Amino acid sequence: MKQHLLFLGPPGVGKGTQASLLCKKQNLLHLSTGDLLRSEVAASSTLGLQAAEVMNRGELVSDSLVLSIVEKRLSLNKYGWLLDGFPRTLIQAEALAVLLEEINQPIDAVLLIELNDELLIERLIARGREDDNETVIRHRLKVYKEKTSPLVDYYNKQGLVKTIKGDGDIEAIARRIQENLS
Ligand code: B4P
Repeated sequence: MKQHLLFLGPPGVGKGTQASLLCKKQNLLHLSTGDLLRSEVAASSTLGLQAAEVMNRGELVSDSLVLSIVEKRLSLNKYGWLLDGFPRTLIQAEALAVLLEEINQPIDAVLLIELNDELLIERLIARGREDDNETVIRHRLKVYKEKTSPLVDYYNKQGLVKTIKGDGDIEAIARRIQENLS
């Protein structure tokens, strides 16, 4: 079974939902930069206060801030992991490659979950988080296309990408993911 995984895909495609299920099943460390940032916001830490304003505009939090959060956790990990929502820029991906080389834990597979924009918007509006209103969601989709989607090519060149259809119910998508991992 693959132990070092990365989930890629637009906002609202279900990365967090599927990552939680898979991590429970395979006993992997679930590292969601979105969740980690939201817990900093909830704790009103200095980092959280900086991040909240950026997240609520639908922008990406700075690479250096996100990298400092991830580095700490990954280097402590001894078992498998699943990165959810990270990396989101080429700079983050390149920094991750250096870190993984240092700890000798290469990525086994990148799971790219895809869904059309209208369904994404519908799901996010239904979720109703503070950054889930239509104007902000459309901006997040634009940021995804500009800054995160180039990572598909980056990881494709390394032969790591497996594409999963993100439509249908949660169980159906979980099955597709399992099929791609076995
Ligand atoms: P994230 O927390 O990563 O969230 P997301 O991309 O919006 O959602 P995800 O794809 O995980 O969807 P979910 O499972 O929740 O990012 C939030 C913000 O944090 C970013 O905009 C950015 O500002 C910041 N950030 C995070 N990481 C960063 C980084 N590395 N660098 C810089 N900034 C960063 O699913 C969405 C909804 O759909 C849920 O309500 C779910 O219940 C529902 N759903 C899931 N699967 C479904 C299905 N099959 N059918 C119907 N509904 C479904």
